[in-house]
Amino acid sequence: MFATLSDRLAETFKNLRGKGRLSEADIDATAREIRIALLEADVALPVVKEFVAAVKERARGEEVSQALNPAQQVVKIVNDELVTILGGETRRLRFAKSGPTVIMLAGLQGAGKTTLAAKLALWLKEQGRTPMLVAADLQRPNAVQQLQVNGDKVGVPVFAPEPGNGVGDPVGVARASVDEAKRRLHDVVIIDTAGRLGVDAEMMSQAAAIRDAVQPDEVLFVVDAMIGQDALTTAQAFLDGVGYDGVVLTKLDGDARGGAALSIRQVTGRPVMFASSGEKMTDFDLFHPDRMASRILDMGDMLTLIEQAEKDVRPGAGAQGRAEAHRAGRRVHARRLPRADAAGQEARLDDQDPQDAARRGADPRAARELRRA
Ligand SMILES: Nc1nc2c(ncn2[C@@H]2O[C@H](COP(=O)(O)OP(=O)(O)OP(=O)(O)O)[C@@H](O)[C@H]2O)c(=O)[nH]1
Ligand SMILES: [Mg+2]
Repeated sequence: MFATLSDRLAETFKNLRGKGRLSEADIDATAREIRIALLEADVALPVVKEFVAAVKERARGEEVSQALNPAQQVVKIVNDELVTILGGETRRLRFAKSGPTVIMLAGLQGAGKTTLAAKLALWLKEQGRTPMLVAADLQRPNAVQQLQVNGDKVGVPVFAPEPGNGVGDPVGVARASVDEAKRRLHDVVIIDTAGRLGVDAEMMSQAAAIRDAVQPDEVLFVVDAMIGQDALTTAQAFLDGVGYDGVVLTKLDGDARGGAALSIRQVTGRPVMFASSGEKMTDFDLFHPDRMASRILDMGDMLTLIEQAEKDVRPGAGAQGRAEAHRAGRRVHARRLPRADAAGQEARLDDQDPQDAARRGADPRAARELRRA
């Protein structure tokens, strides 16, 4: 995911290389390219507009650091704005103050809820929690069994008092699960609910009834990041019909363009809390906006250098800051040298400044950018 967007943005930054300062025309051209890149990545139009306006405003403003050349400044601004649209800070789970924490999952059919229930249970277990899974999808054929199989895989018990396949009351199961968890001393309850192919009223009211019955500490909307802009329509429908506290993006390992992942925070106002990126139970983690942004930009080393260069000139940083920046540059260099060598990169060994280190040793792409900038 995001490969095309990464390439497009890299192309945009390349066009800024060698510029002494950014003219109004440069800023306009850059903004236009970023706009196209985001639209091609299937990012929602209002999000694109806001993003581009922010980049333009900041590129024109005086806030940009003197330590950075124009290409670096734009990379930094785009990175910051990506972090912003992805939600800024990582949003962590809220646990109940007393009694079991109740987490309810909702989403369309095939979004990845049942898989995610087990992944989340494993993740919580690894943090010392004692989760219990709840089979409240009594609609889909074999949904109960699927959850049991997944629960077995991660060694987490499944509360499944009803056979499912159309038999049993999901609201009753959800309600009973909280008492069961108290009795068996589970501190987290994860409720898997039924999905439907499309949004429908019956599905929404069932999910809302489960929510009302158990008053979850967190309702998580699970959405397949592969479905593109449709995800946003669904996200809005669930917001209206059930309401939720956070979003889980699944199938981030897919090769879709990733626009939904980039838009959903702004469109719904709800944070992305977790990301799921594969079929294995361990393909799951907290969602970190900053890490996702640097994955999209695919310029980790360059961002490190930018950060260090900024530190270097910040008033009061002084000699110590400069020394630190220098060391950081060397670290990047040392870490990347073998790969750079393999790629036939030049490797002169005179350490002058971090940028120079990057020119020689960093990630070939970042190094290339810097050399041209
Ligand atoms: N590649 C990939 N596949 C996933 C991921 N998460 C789930 N899947 C697969 O997507 C399919 C649907 O996942 P489920 O967990 O059954 O989805 P669901 O939301 O419970 O579906 P319903 O119960 O029908 O509503 C399964 O084949 C999963 O293995 C992921 O992060 N990456
Ligand atoms: Mg399911």
